[in-house]
Amino acid sequence: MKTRITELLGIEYPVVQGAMARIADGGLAGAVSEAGGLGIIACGGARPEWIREQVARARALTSKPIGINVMLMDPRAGEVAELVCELGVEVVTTGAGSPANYMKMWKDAGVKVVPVVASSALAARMERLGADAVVAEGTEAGGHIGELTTMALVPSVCAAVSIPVIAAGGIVDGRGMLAAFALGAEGVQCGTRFLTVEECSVHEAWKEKVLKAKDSDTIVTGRGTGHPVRGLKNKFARECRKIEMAATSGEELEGMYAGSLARAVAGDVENGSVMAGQVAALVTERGTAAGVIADMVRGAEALAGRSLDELAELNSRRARV
Ligand code: TUI
Repeated sequence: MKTRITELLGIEYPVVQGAMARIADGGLAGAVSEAGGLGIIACGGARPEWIREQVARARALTSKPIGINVMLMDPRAGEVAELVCELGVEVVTTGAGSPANYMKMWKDAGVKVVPVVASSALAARMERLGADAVVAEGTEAGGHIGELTTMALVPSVCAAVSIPVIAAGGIVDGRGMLAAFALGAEGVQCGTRFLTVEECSVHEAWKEKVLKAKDSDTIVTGRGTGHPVRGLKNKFARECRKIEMAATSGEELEGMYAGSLARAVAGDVENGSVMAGQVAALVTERGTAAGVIADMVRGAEALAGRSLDELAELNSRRARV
């Protein structure tokens, strides 16, 4: 394929693997990049030594471009931002804030900068500061989320900027990819779909929970702290919601979330924060990174170019192409 995203990032297919904190390592990122997408190492909560190791691991799996994600709420974000330049990764994405303070450093180092945004205002600000593209992430996504749905956000971001837009949140297959392109996107980013692939090292219990999830099985916790997080329903999430209802201050709640991702990563999927997007319900098989990318592109291409009449006829038979 050839879109402004494939050209900008030097990849074959405009499919980016979402940076899942404490999960997306060099093994997953390397496999995604080798398959022609863009693999991203998630650095939220990670030590610099771990980041160096994972970049080396990804580099051993592929000679194609890879990315690093800087989680801006992380106290070590500044240190990670500098590592991006030192390690010579081709692309940096950011999440959960504005990367304004690091933009010049990255641009000067020749890194492609792709901030994740949840509003058209931040997208426009990022463009003014020199961002090469943005990821417009709707609230269907897993992990830290904004308010707007992908359906509302993507066209609005596309109208606000001239740089290419990568859609994220609720995209799991070729249908979603085509829908995102219809809304104005030139690429897609998927996290949840990559959780269950062979190369993803997340705990087996987490994978099983995703595979079993129904459409109503995700829940948003942390709204009271100003840092809402979407994950799969479990004992932890239910308790969070109960306490959130009664809490009088954000600080009162912060402690409840401390260590919750680490617990889930260790396999305690009842008492930890099992982040996943709403499309967990649509993830029904494991597969491989390469399989996911091929399936998405093939599925989107197979639907593209059909008339609305044809699509409606296919839909009336619940036919999948
Ligand atoms: O960053 C994400 N998703 C994440 S980060 C993460 S790590 C974590 N660990 C423990 C607890 C909580 C989180 C898990 N998931 N997605 C990108 C994203 N960014 N979504 C929404 C935003 C966003 C929201 C508001 C970006 C900017 C923003 O406003 C910034 C501003 O200054 O206007």
